[in-house]
This record gives sequence, structure tokens and C-alpha cells, in this order.
Amino acid sequence: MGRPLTSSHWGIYRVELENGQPVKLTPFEDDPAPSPIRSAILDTRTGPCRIAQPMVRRSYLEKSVNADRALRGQEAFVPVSWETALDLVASELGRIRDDFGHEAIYAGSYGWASAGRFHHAQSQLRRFMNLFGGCTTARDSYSYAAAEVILPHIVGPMAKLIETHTSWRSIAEAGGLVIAFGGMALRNSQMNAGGVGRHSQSEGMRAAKAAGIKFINIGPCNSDVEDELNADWIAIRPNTDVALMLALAHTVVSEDRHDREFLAQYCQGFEKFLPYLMGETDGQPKSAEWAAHICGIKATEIIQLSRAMVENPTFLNGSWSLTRQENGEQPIWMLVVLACLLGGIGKPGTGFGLGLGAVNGVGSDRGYLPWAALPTGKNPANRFIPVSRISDMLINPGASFRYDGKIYTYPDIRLVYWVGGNPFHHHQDINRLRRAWQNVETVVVHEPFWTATARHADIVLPTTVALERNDLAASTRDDYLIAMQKVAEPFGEARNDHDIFAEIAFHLSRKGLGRKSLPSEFTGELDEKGWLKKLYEESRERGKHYGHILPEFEDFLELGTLRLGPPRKPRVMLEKFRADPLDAPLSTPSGRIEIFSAKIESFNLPGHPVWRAPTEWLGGSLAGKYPLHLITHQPDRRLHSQLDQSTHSRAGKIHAREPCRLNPNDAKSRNIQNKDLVRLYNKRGACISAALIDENVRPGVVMMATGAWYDPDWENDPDLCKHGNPNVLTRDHPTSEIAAGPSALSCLVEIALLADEAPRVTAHEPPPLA
Ligand SMILES: Nc1nc2c(c(=O)[nH]1)N[C@H]1C(S)=C(S)[C@@H](COP(=O)(O)OP(=O)(O)OC[C@H]3O[C@@H](n4cnc5c(=O)[nH]c(N)nc54)[C@H](O)[C@@H]3O)O[C@H]1N2
Ligand SMILES: Nc1nc2c(c(=O)[nH]1)N[C@H]1C(S)=C(S)[C@@H](COP(=O)(O)OP(=O)(O)OC[C@H]3O[C@@H](n4cnc5c(=O)[nH]c(N)nc54)[C@H](O)[C@@H]3O)O[C@H]1N2
Ligand SMILES: [Mo]
Repeated sequence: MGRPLTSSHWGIYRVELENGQPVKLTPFEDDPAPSPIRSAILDTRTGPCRIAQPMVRRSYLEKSVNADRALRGQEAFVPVSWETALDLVASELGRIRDDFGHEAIYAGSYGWASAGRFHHAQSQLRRFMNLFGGCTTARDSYSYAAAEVILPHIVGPMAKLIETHTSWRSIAEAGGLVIAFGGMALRNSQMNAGGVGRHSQSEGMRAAKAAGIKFINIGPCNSDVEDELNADWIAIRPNTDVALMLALAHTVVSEDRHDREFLAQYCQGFEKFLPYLMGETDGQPKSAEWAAHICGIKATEIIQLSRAMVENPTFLNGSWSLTRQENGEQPIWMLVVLACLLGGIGKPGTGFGLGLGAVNGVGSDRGYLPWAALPTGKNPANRFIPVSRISDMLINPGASFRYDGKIYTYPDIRLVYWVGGNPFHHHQDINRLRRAWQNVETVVVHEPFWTATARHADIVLPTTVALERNDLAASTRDDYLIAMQKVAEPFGEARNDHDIFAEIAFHLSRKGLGRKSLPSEFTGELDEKGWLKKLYEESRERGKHYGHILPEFEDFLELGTLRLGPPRKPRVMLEKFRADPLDAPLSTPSGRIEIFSAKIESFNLPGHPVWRAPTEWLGGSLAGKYPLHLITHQPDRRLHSQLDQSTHSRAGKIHAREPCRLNPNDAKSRNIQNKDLVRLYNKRGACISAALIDENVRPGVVMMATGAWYDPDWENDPDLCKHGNPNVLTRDHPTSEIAAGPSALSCLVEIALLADEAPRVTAHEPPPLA
């Protein structure tokens, strides 16, 4: 057995110990491209941002639910004993349930939490809430809700498509041209939900390049594709990809180069889409000239691209970012339709892709792996919202909303319970969220760190970090299974989420607010090791069906790591359907790819993909006032907001602010020099940032990473974030009534040199303790 192992969403590491203390993490020996975010893990394990003790907001401790809710986020906290805190949480859960019902508890609790199958925070919360009697939960993701909801109507469930995603090996062997809508930024491939044994994305891309594959990056930023790939850049206006795809389709059809056989055999409804494409239904042919004005691309360039697409085996990759915009369902639908016209779906190296580069696993040959997860049971309350509708729900209890063809109502939420996520970083229009949050009587948060969400809670329960617990790490798209080892004692009085919920179950049952058996039902009468063994044994059993023979549990612990053998052949999405559409039909109503969907039409919406201009974009009227399109992309130096307090993340700041990047022309016309402090603003709010002048950014676009810890200027202007969290600017609007997903990337802003003296950044200072 080697040195102990730990795992994170960005990599596996060996831990070096000195006098029983972890002193250094070294990259996993099999990883050819380890992520430098490694250093943040040890750097932040101790320090002022760690929460050492249970905490209660000062006025909440005094006045309970009568405390001034507007003080959340700025008030001092009082350290209390675990006994006091757990008793308080149990009493509140019981009271809210008795007075308002289980649906009044919102525990959608979105977030990435940490790697590790057992100590996965959301799973622990779900298991607890379901046994307690249920709660309102959330559906779909912030990552690609629009795709998750539209794809089952068109081709099949997104998760299933990603399980069999066409791999780089297949593209290298049989492809020719990769067209990347939204690029394939390598910074994002540092991650895999659950862990990464080998960072292989770059290898895959370079092997394809070496095999002669050509790359085209269609997006607002030229550096979204690795330099080595030598990609051509088509600097499209943000949010106009559907218009470009329609024009490409129009040109292919006009030149009679579409694959009629594929359309007839594998697709449904091309004839219903064609009149729209050719302009027979609305008088507007979706020609290259038409799209040129919308997309800011030359018509000749569009025509050339369409010819390159039919003359080469072409792979069309859609970045997940395409979904996070108003009408974000449409680019995904149109991507599939364009691939149908080319006829390559289900063949090696061609067809469409959903997120090569978005995380490490997409594009590998490793298919789905059967690792067991903590059993969570069913939610008896059976109430949900589409995940990003949280502010709407809190502001409009009882109001109706549309989702996937049905009408639902928002429950009346009285208590919010969050573990393993940071809505005060991740949600759009944070200023709106901050106000909506005041409609809730009690907020409970489990966190290792003083994030903005922890600071906006009434009761904060401090949790351990991965280095402080034993676990089993495995990602469904990675070759490795890792025995994560506890290498440090919990910081202060921090506890594991599992132990906290077990204690709350105990308090509930002791107070007569829950069944006698609730604690033992929750723990399953197993300790940490018992659970790890159970999850391992279940994985071992499932693995057999996939041909993986795993050793005994104790032997696995001794080994510390297992690597599954290499997959046999390159993966090709929808290969079986292609081989025999009758024998292996899709799960869509027609069993075929739905270019026209009667189901979507039954929602009173167009039954085929359409171009709809978003409310905020460079071609719209609001661009007169706010002339820059803000793209809030994933951060290079961290996972979302995680460990933003680390030296590694802070090294990316300029004057302690999260930088933004803009084109030299846009900087010049505003008299902005490189590294100047600037103010980004629109009608929803403002944040301070430092400008980086970058010719790789399309004119009219500003790029800013998400995840800087939200730091409102309470004294002067609470709608201003001093540190540079861009979600004070983004729009909190559903993609459409299909998925009601987040549309963060449809947002206009203006930038100006900062006129006043910059307020001090306080994001990484803990709140005052009373
Ligand atoms: N404007 C804009 N906003 C976006 C996006 C965008 O593109 N633009 N992207 C969106 C996307 S795709 C996503 S996925 C979301 C991500 O949003 P989140 O997943 O909410 O972001 P994280 O920063 O990963 O939050 C995880 C939190 O869990 C805590 N944590 C870690 N381990 C544990 C644990 O063991 N127990 C407990 N209790 N807590 C733990 C961490 O400290 C951290 O605060 O952001 C979304 N927001
Ligand atoms: N290092 C790091 N990696 C991560 C994460 C992280 O926090 N840190 N988060 C992970 C998560 S949860 C997710 S969901 C994935 C997200 O993966 P993606 O959604 O692919 O990532 P983003 O960085 O948001 O966006 C990628 C690029 O899309 C382009 N883009 C934006 N809008 C448009 C548009 O309208 N049209 C076109 N053509 N292009 C556009 C931008 O140039 C942007 O750089 O990343 C994952 N990987
Ligand atoms: Mo995501």
C-alpha cells in the first residue's frame, strides 16, 4: 500500500504525512495532466474561513423567527454547542412540518459538494429528508437543464446519450472536421463529478489533431480551444447559434446535399420543418444572408462552412453553455437536426456531441460505470421546482409555472435547508435572491467554510472536508475506484454531514417529532466503515454485469486504488440505433429522431426548432443602453466558488478582484487600460472587476468567470458586489416553458472605469462573532 489517497472533483492525490499531519499532496501517479487546483485543498483546510463550531445568527438566537430577516448576510454569529444547534434544527423542522406540511421545507439544495460516494452531502440530505417525511426538491441542473428536458422528446435522455458519447478515439479514426459550438475549453476538463484518475481530454484532442482532424471554434472567445489544435475561429455573436445552424441547414438543403436516406430512415418530420427553413411559412428563408446579420458573420463564411461540413466527415459538438441562455432548448434541438441533414449520426467520428471538453469524462471510451450510491429512498412530499426557479418560488408562493408541458404551482416555503451548494454564488440575479430569501422563516446550512450562503443562514452547522473522512471515490466516467483515507482530525468541532443528520434524527425522535426508529433507519445501523463496505459490495456485484471482477473489500482497502481495464473499442453514440432502427428504436414517441415533435407542439409551441431572439443580446434594443454581452463562464482556478479563498484562486485576481476580459476596441472606447479597476453594471446590479484586455475576445463581449465569493457592499450599496461575482448582473429568467432552466448567459451590461475609490474586498474574512 502506498501513501494514503484522497480525491476531489479535479483529481486524485497522494497525501504526505509528517508527525501524523498532512503536509503535502502529490499528483496521482497515473495522471498525465494533474490539475494545479490541488494546492488549494491543503491550503484551506485550516484558516479563518473554516467554521469551527455550530453558529446561530445573533438576532435569530434571541428572537427566533421574529428576527429581522434583512440582516441575513451582514449580521454577527454566536457560536453555540452542538446540543443547542441540533435541538434548534430539530424543533424548527418539527414546527414547520406540523404547521405548514413537508412541502414547506425546501431542500432542493443544488450543488457540487465534494467527491466521495458515501459522504456526498446532497445524498445524505435526501436520505434524511425522505425518511423524515419529505420536502420540496429540485429537478434538473444548472449545467444543462434545457438539454435535459428537450432531448428525451427529440433523441433520448441526456444521461444515456452522454453514457455512450462518441469518443476522441472514434473521431481520430474516422472523423475529419470537428465544429465546436461554444469551443472546448480545456480549463473545464479539469473536472469530473466524482473524481478524475487521468486527465485525458487534452490527449484525446491532440491525438485527433495528429490524425489530421481539423477544428473550428464557433464562439465569442478564441482561446476556448487549445492552441495546439490550430482551430479556425468564427467569432459569433453570443446566443445566435440557432440562426447560424439554420443558415447552415438552409445552404445544405438549397445545394441539395442533405442526406435524404438518413432523413427518411431515421428521422421524423423533416417535411414539417422544411417549409420553415425555406421561408414558406413565415416569408423568411433562413439563408446565409439572413443569418449573417443576426450572427455577425459573413454570409460567404457561412456558405463555406456548410460546404466543408458536407465534404468532410463532420462532428458537431455543442457546448453545455449553449443551453444556459434564453430558449436554450433550441440550439440543442437544432444541433441534432443539422447532424441529421449531414447523416453521420451513429457512425464513427461523426454526428453530434454534447459537451466534449465540458468535463474530463466526455470523449473518453469509458462508458457508464455501475458504482453504487447512498440509497436515498423516495420523497413522500412529491413537490418540486425546476432548480433555477428558486427565487420565483420564494417570491410567488401559490403561483403557477410551466414545465415540460404541464402546469404546476409553487409551494409556500418556510424553511430552506442547504448542504453542499452555494446559491449565493450560483444563482442568477443574486440581488433578487437576497430579497426573496427574506420570505423564509428559517435557513439551515451545513458548510465547511464561511461562504456567502453560510453567512445568509440562521443556523450554520460546520462540516468536515474530504481529508477528514474515509470514503469511496468513483466517477461514473472514470477508470478508477479509490479508497479515500482520513488523514486529519476534523477542524474544530466540525462533523460529517452523515453524523449531523443522524444526530438530528435522534433529536427529532427524542422530542417526539419523529418516529422512534428514525435514527436507526437513517444510519441503517452501520458506521462509516460499514457503509463503505456496503457500497463497495454493491458496486462489486453490479460490476460483474459489465465484466469487471473486483477484489474483496479488505483487499481493496489494502490496495487503495483499482483501475478498470481499457474499454475494448471506440465509443459511438447511437451506434445501435443506426445499425437497426427497428430493432433498437429510440425512446422518443416515434422511435426515431424527432425533427418535428408533436409532443412539443402540444405545449402550444413550435413543433420544430426555431430562431427566437433573446430579450438581452447584441442585436436587441437594450444593447443601446447596455452594449456588451456578458459571458459568465466556468473558472480556471477553482470549481465554481469552491476554495476561492485559496492562494491558487486568489493568484488569479487582480487588485483582489475577479478579472473580466474584453476586446481592445471596447476597452479603448471606454478609456480602459489593462488591469484598470472597472465597474460592470446593468439595471439588476453592479460588480467591481479588473479589466484584462484580450484580443481573443470578440468585440462587444465581456468574459468573466463565475465563483468569486459574493461580497455585497452593505454600507453603501448592497446591490454592488465588491469582489466580482457576476451573478449580480445575470438575468433570472427561465430558458422557456419547456425546461424552465437557467439562462445566465443572456445578459447585457455596460462597463466603466471605476470612478470612486474601490471598497475593500471582505469576501474571505469570516463574519463577526458575538
Ligand atoms: N452566471 C452563471 N452562474 C452559474 C453558471 C454559469 O455558467 N454562469 N454555472 C452554473 C453551474 S453549471 C453550476 S453546476 C453551479 C455550481 O454551483 P455550486 O455547485 O453551488 O457551486 P460550488 O461552489 O461547487 O458549491 C459547493 C459548496 O459545497 C461546499 N461543500 C463541499 N464539500 C462539502 C461537504 O462535504 N459537505 C457540505 N455540507 N458542504 C460541502 C463547498 O464548500 C461549496 O460552498 O453554478 C451555476 N451558476
Ligand atoms: N475549471 C473548472 N471546470 C469546470 C467547472 C468549474 O467550475 N471549473 N464547472 C463544471 C461544470 S458544473 C459545468 S456545467 C461545465 C460547463 O461547461 P461549459 O458550459 O462548456 O462551460 P462554460 O465555461 O460555461 O462555457 C464554455 C464557453 O462557451 C462559450 N459561449 C458562451 N455563450 C455562448 C453562445 O451563446 N454561443 C457560443 N457559440 N458560445 C458561447 C464561451 O466562450 C465559454 O467560454 O464545466 C465544468 N468544468
Ligand atoms: Mo454545472
